[in-house]
Formats: sequence, structure tokens, C-alpha cells
Amino acid sequence: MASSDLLFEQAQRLIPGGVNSPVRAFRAVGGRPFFVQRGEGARIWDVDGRSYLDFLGSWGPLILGHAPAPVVLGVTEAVRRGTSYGAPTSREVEIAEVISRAIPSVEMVRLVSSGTEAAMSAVRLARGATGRDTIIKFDGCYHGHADGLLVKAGSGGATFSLPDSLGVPASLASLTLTLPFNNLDALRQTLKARGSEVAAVIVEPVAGNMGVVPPAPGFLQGLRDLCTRHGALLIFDEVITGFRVAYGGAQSLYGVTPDLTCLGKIIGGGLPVGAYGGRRDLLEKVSPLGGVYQAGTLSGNPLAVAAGLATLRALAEPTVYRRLEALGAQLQEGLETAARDAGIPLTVNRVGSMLTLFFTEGPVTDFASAKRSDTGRYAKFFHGMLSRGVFLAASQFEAAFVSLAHSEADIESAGRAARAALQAIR
Ligand code: KE4
Repeated sequence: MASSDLLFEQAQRLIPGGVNSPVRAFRAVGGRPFFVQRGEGARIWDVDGRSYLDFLGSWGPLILGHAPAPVVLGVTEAVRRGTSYGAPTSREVEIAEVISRAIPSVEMVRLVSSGTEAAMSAVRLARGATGRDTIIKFDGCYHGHADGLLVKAGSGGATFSLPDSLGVPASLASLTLTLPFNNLDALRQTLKARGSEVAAVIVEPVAGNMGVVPPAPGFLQGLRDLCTRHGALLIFDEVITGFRVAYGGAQSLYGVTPDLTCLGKIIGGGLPVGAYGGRRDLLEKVSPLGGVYQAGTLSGNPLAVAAGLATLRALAEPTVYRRLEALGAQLQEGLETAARDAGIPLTVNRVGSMLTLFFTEGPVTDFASAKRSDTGRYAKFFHGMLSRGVFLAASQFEAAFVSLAHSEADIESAGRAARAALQAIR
């Protein structure tokens, strides 16, 4: 039995589904996950010695690729001085400065240990700052697994949301409204009827969790204007897009300023870091300054901050995002050409180095249109690519990522694998 299979057997006896995060179990694409031996640059190796070009990048953090030298050096140096202190360090000030300079709307920032904590805390802060309880999110957007955000659209428009997980009380879910992404009218109507109770609107400014869905022209500015008009706060969940689509995140790319921003993934360089930040008058309401409580034993962990700082420093180089854009465009072009030649309907949505190929005619502009994709065909394509040495996201409704460690030749090779995999599933 291959050692991945053996490990998976063992893992399933001790860990739910054999994985420490559900999407890793390959349930959406079938088959069994491989177990990783190591990663280096654009490649990842499994315990059976097979290697893959990695376009998952750990779901977003690895914009420099695996084990980049500056991160290895930074973490190695830090770990020799200890792993955690439960007391402030200069590096936390440094990374706060880097984030605030890169994203000017983040006048103050609090580090946490995951994107879930960042979004959960930003929502609590919005409620504490406005004295209102209702939150608005968008169908298909994911903001981590805090109870109030694990909800799905209720029946018919802007009625209360329903729990999207066992264990989420209906009473909590009912404090969240779920609207269609890229639909300003739905938001306008909802705020007109109930704006006075809405604490915040939270959005992935470029959606990544229904697959990549860019904001329609004017959508983000519309959110900004409507939130301002109704006294609701605008929260950009930039856990994926922060330092991904631009050094200043989606808010700099689209020129729209939120009141609060959630960050994660890239700012930890692959180690556990999340953050929430924004207007100074709001962050000054966070404990110990104000009455909104939030805390964390490992928040600002020195190893994680060392990895994050090394990553953000490497991204400050001005040519970085032009290169990521060029590599992303090359991959998109290769996929679209291969699909056209195979006569397979495919829509590729891309912003910079994050993209999704949807097996549908398209356009894919929200969750409803994303769900028209042929997920069975995606599953076949995923395995066709895996067997040809290319690792994509194990779900149609996730993003693929290109890193600075990918070369043009790697992208070319992924294009050839896609051509063969698509021909095989015509
Ligand atoms: P974490 O708690 O997983 O660090 O972050 C939650 C989160 C918040 N906001 C956005 C926009 C996110 O995409 C995420 C997490 N993303 C998923 C997949 N897209 C992480 C992968 C997983 O759940 O294993």
C-alpha cells in the first residue's frame, strides 16, 4: 500500500476525515489525498516520491513558493531566540508598520492567529462600535468558521440567513443577512428597509471562495456609498486578496476604502497569522483601550511574524506584481486555448495571480452562476492534472494561485498537462 494511503488509513482513525481542514480530504473531487513530504519553490513532493507543480500554494499564503530563503532564514534566526513570549516584541511593531504603510486605511492593526479570528474580531468590533447587531454578507463568500458567519442565504432575498453548519444556533444565524454578490440593488433595498440595524457589510472584495469572482464595475464603490449612507461599517475581508492582487490589496487595486480590513495567509508567509485593522477611532475601541474584547495566546507569535515580515519585504519590490500578472495571464491563456481546442466550455476568472477555471459557458459573476459549473468534470480534470504532476485546488469553488517561484516554463508545462487532461475528458 503506498505510504500516502497507509498514512490516510491511520489518519482517519485519529483525525476527522483524516485531515485538519475539511477541503484537504478531496471529498469534492473524489479519491484520497496524498500526504506531503516537502515543498521547495513551485513544487511539492508526496511521501511516495511523486512531485507536483503546486498551484494551490497552501490556499494562498505561499506567494513566494515553498521554503523561500528569506522566510527560512527569518524563522531559523527567530526560533533560536525562543518560540513565544506572551509579551510584546519589536517585530510586531515592525509588521504593523509595514501593513499600515502598505494599506493606508489600516491606521491601527491587531494581529491574531487565523483569518477566522480576524473576521470574527472585525465583526465584533463593528457591532461594538455601532451598537447594532445585524451583519450583511454575500452568498458564496467565506469569512472563516465563526458561528455568525457560517450561514447561508435564507429563502427569498434578504430574509434572515440559515445556519450553514450544525451547532450554529438559528438565533445567531438570524443576525446575518446573506445577499447575492455583485448585486447592488439587493443591498440597496435591504439597507433601505433595515439599514438602521446593520452594523456592517462584510465582503471579499475579489471573491475567492466560490471560485474567483471579481467585483462588477462599481460594485465595491456602491458598497462604500451605501454603507456610509446608512451608518454601517464596510469590512473588506482581504485574507486572500491582501498582498495577493496588489501590494495594497484589493482596496488599492479598485480604489475603494473600507472601514475595517481582515488579513491573513500571505502576511504570515505560511505560518499562523491573521490581522484586523482599520480606522484608528474604531481600533481604539478594542481591549485594553476600549470595551471590545479580543485576545490570543499566540497572537503576534515571533516565528510567524518573522515569516510574515520576510514575505512582505520580498513583495515590496516594485516589479513583483507585474511578474505575477504576467504569469497569471500566461496560465489563463494556456487553459483557455486548451479548452477551446478540446471543445469544452470553460470560463477562467482571474485577478492577477489568483484564478479559477469554471466548467461552464459563463459568465460567472456570482454564486448562482458559479454553481452552474460541471463539478463532475472539474473533478475529472483535477485528477487528470494531478496524474500529470500538477496540483490544483481540490474543489471547483476555490482558487488556484501562481507564485513568484513559478517560471514561464512551469506555466508552459501546466498548459501542456491541461491540454492532455482536457482532451481526455472531452
Ligand atoms: P483561516 O481561518 O482558514 O486562516 O481563514 C479563514 C478565511 C477568511 N476569509 C477568507 C476570504 C478566506 O478565504 C479564509 C480561508 N480560506 C480557505 C479556503 N479558501 C482556507 C482553506 C481551508 O479552509 O482549509
